[in-house]
Amino acid sequence: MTASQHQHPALAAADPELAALVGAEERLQAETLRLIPSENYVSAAVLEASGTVLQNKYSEGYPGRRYYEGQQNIDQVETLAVERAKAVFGVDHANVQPYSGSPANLAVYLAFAEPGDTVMGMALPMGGHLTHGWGVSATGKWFRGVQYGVRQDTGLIDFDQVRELALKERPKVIFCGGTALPRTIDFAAFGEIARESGAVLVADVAHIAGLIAGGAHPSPVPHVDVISTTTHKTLRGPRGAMLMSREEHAKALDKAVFPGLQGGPHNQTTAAIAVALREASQPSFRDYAHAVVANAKALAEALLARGFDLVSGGTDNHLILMDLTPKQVPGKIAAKALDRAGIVVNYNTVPYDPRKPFDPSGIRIGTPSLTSRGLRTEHMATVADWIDRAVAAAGTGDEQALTAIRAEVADLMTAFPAPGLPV
Ligand code: DSN
Repeated sequence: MTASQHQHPALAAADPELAALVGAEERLQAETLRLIPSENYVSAAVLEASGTVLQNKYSEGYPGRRYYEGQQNIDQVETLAVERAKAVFGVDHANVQPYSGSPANLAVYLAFAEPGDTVMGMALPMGGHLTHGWGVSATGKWFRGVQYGVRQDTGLIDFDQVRELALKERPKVIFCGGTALPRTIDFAAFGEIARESGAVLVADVAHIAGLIAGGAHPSPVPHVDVISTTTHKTLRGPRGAMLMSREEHAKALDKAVFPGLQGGPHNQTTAAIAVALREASQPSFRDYAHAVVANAKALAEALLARGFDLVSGGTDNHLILMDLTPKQVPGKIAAKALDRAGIVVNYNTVPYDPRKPFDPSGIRIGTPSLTSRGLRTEHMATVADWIDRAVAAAGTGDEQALTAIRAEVADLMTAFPAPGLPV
């Protein structure tokens, strides 16, 4: 019997083909070093909650105000998730129903803007997100997106540009936060600009929600109107999202999520969010969040020592953005070679990238997953060494070197089993 047949006996009996794929994915996740900064390993408890019969239930509406009967348990599940979110993040209001980050952000626009209005966010190639008004996204097609970036000399957000743009364009909504930002987000500076320009300020903290919950990144709460976050990145919950705010915005956000944008909430996900938030309120999660940052800083130092060029010169959080131009290996070739070496990353544009997004100059890495497995700062030199050797092997086409690294990675991973995976 394989581990997967043990774990999922009904699935293995009913659909061996699919069960085999799940088993293969379990092995892949167990044996490889996962450095994609937006990924993580959920606990067995979160995994169990997301695979429950709660998924059989329709519950359009909110606790106590549903359009379907039979909500005796579902109302309590959602209320638990909401109350835990409020406690963990210190907010008046939480909506735990958005299906994921993009729908959560769409709901924000629906709440505060009309089609054609000007909205503002960080440009995607600078480290923003598609839904922050980028042209190919509905948010850039249905609204007039104006975009800020980082300074070319420092790699840091250009607050002079943000202020100038906001005062000139008077956006209805300003998004801060992003997907490739290695430095602390200055929510206070954004708050001042949003107040000056009369915009609703939204902090998209999807990447750093777990760091905020664990006290390893400043909270946006006193400075912003709305917090949007996914729940599956550093927060280590299921794939889902939340919107949080002061009481004054509660109604607008709730109406935008349902009935504005979505139908029935995914109750199994709501349950798993509740479990993840309970985990995030424990002292051990504070240790985890600080360890994620300590690991990223140690890894950045080790990479700098090996001649890697890091955007902004390092990191304050969980994420490192590397420009591989000096190594003369394009990001995509490096990412694919690293994958063959058992190190999973994603290729990524770097600010002012002369190359195209589908074949950019950089790779993006992060420490949330390896920290969940228990790796600590003393292991980061080894990780940097593997990356260095794999990128060099990518340049010379040395497949044997990649195979050797893959074996070394699998060896270390065996000593650090990932949460939620069959051993
Ligand atoms: N796809 C996510 C990331 O990898 O950062 C953002 O939505």
